[in-house]
This record gives sequence, C-alpha cells and structure tokens, in this order.
Amino acid sequence: MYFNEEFETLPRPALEALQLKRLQAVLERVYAHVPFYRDTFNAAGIKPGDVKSLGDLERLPFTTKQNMRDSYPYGLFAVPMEEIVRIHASSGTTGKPTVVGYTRKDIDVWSELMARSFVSAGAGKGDIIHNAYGYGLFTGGLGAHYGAERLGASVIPISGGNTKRQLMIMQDFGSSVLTCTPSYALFMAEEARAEGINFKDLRLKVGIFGAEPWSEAMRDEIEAKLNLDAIDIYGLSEIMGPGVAIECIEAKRGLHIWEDHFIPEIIDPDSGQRVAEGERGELVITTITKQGIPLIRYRTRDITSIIYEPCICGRTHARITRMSGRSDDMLIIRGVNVFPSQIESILIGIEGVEPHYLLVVDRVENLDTLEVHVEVDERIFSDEIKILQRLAKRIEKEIKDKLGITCTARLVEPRSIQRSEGKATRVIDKRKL
Ligand code: DLL
Repeated sequence: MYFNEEFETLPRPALEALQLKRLQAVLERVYAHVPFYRDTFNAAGIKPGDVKSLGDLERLPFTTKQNMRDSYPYGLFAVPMEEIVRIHASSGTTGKPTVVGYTRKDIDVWSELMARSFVSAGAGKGDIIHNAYGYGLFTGGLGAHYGAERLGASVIPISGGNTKRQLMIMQDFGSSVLTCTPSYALFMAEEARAEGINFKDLRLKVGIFGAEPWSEAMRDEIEAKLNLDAIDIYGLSEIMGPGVAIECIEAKRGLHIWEDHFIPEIIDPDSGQRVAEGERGELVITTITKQGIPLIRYRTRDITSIIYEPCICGRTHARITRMSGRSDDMLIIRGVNVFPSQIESILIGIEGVEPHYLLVVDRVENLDTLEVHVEVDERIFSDEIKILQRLAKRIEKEIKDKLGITCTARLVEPRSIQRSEGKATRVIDKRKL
C-alpha cells in the first residue's frame, strides 16, 4: 500500500518539523553557493538564519522561469559540475530550453518519489510497466523508468510513437501498467479499435497519465476505453520531473504532493499573496532536499488549490487538485510546451506575413492539432495560388524546425482577423477539457 510508509504517513507535526529543518538547510546552501539567491535574499533584506518557522517562507522572494532563462544554462546550479550526473531540459518556452541538473542523490530521491507514486497509483513490484513517456531530455521517460526500477517492477522502455508496435508489445508482453500522456492513451484506444484489439483482452489495470492538462471527463473516457484505472500524475522539470504529486488509487481525489521534499504554497498570481486553504491560485513550490538545482518559491504558473484534510489512503501529505490551467499562456501541444509569442516571432520573421494571427488548437482523433491562421500582405494575397502555397509550407516548416510542432498554416485575407482594443485573442483552444 505504501512504498515508504514511515515518510508517507508521517504525522503532520513531525512532517512540518522535518520541512523546517530541511528548508533552513537548503536556504544556507543556496545562499552560500548560488549568487542569484544571495543577491535576491540580500535585496529582500533576509538572511537564511532569519527563517525560524515555515511561516517565514513567505518573506522570501519568488523564483521564476525568467530567472532560470537569465542564468541559462547552469547559472542556478548549486554544486560543481563534477557532481552533476544527469541533465534534463524542458522543451519550448523560448528558443532556449530550461536546463536542470541532478546529483546522484537527486536521482535517488526522484527514483524513490516515482516509486512511491507508482505504489500510490496501485502498481507494485510484480507489475510490467509499459513506459510510453518519451525518453530523452524530457523528464517523463527516464523519470518513470528509474522509479519503476526502484520499485522492482519490470519496465518496458518503449518511449513514445509507433502505436501499432506499442499495442503488439502490450498484448505479447502482458503489460499491466501504462504510463504516457492522457491524449496518447486515447490515441492508442483509437488505433486499437482499428486493429481489432479489445483492451478487455489485455492485462492493463492502471494507467498513470500526466504531463499535460486533462479533465474528469477525459478520465471517464480513458477508463472506459482502456479498461483500467486512470491516475493523474503531476510534475515539472524545474522541480524534478514526474512524481512531484500523484493521486492515490483509494480516493482518486487530489494529488498528494510529497511534502517531505517539496513545500507547496498557493498564491494569487497577480498579488503574489497566499490565498485561503481550498481556494484556487498559482502553485508555488520550494524544493527542500534538491542538491543540483534547488529552487526557492518557484512559480509554476499552474493553477490548482490545496487541501490538507486527511485522506482515506492514510497518507498525511497534502493534496493539490487537478490542474485547471496556467496563469500564463503556455500551450502544450502533443507534449511540446509552446508560448504563442514563440510562434509570433517566427511569423514576424517571414516576408509577406503580417503580425496578425490566430492559433487554433483542437484535438482530432485524440491528437492535438494546431492551425496557424495568419494574414498575408495585400500584394501576396493577390498572387497566384502557387506562391501562397509555398508561403504556407514555409511557415509550417519553420515552426516545425524551430519548435518541433507540426501545424497547418492557413493564409487569410488582410484585415480578416479580428482586432482587439485590449488584450488580443491569440489562441482558440477547442480541446474540451
Ligand atoms: O511534463 C513532467 C511530467 C512527465 C509530468 C510525465 C507528468 C508525467 P515539463 O515538460 O517540464 O515536465 O512540463 C511541466 O506540464 O508545469 C504543467 O503545466 C504540465 N503538467 C504536467 N503534469 C500535469 C498534469 C513534465 N497532471 C508542465 N495535469 C507543468 C496538468 C500538467 N498539467
């Protein structure tokens, strides 16, 4: 039922005492080794020694994705490179990825937290874990892989793609746990139907889905189509990767965040002030055991709420509710993170294209699609169709090459995209979430 009973069920007072001790230690470490923190703490007039209670955390400044970009690639690392055994990076966001480094101990902690997450989802040592999260710089594949090995399960490192082969392997190898994005799970269901495979004939019992937003309605659909329990898992590269928080199979209500390693706060994204328990706001996380790149009060931009009420599973760690969106405008298209502004800057660099555009995101047969509607200048618009087609292809190619996203470019008449007096609507997201 638990992977690490002692820590997963630590009574709250003991958990909070541990958090405070670890918080004080990490503050000392970053203050001593990361110039960025020394500067921002000094500017805020606070020293690590001033933090005497968990409540004092609120006095510390936030860390943002922009801070990480500004110190690209290794500026926020708190240990010498010789101690870093793994580097991951998250896709998209700017031309440059966000880079994170792990010491051996960081990998150990991550593996343990992923192993705990597997057990929380109802998986165990005897399971065959079909890991269809992508392996590579993305944290999904290797994160789940190490956790599965730590658990002692049999992991199939299949990674993403080649769906027919995935289905064959699931059938032949007797996969009992599926790990992938929820949209990919639904796509597998479609392919299976086309192949005449019935999930009722497979051994899958649990699916552990995350890395992108999804809804209760989507859970119902996945559970019905794949004939398994669908569990929500949350994480982000900056903080660790998958396994920061996960639902328990007993309640399937809220994701337990591993509070012996992370301190969560929920703030109003505009004022930066904490909101009352149960209210929605932006999730802020402080890592209290990380060595490679500890983050203090990191603004995740993810919108959720937190509940401290006891859970029927017996774990004492607080639960965050299903993510309902982001406080910035980052889109996740087929697992690739992208900001509208990145597409904008590509469009603006192309001759004959006007800076008026609309991104239409949809989900067709369970796969995300992106249509880029963009105005072209008068001169080009009256040109022959061949020239327009060539321009559309060029836009598609540049977006693919620079951002790794497949899209369809639709060139539209000058002035046909609605103008706005306030914030422009750049994105229409038709995915029903
Ligand atoms: O997506 C880590 C991960 C891998 C999580 C596999 C779960 C499973 P990034 O690529 O850095 O890391 O993207 C992190 O994805 O800030 C959220 O906006 C979004 N996200 C992740 N999990 C969920 C979820 C991985 N369960 C960003 N629900 C985060 C909603 C999620 N959004």
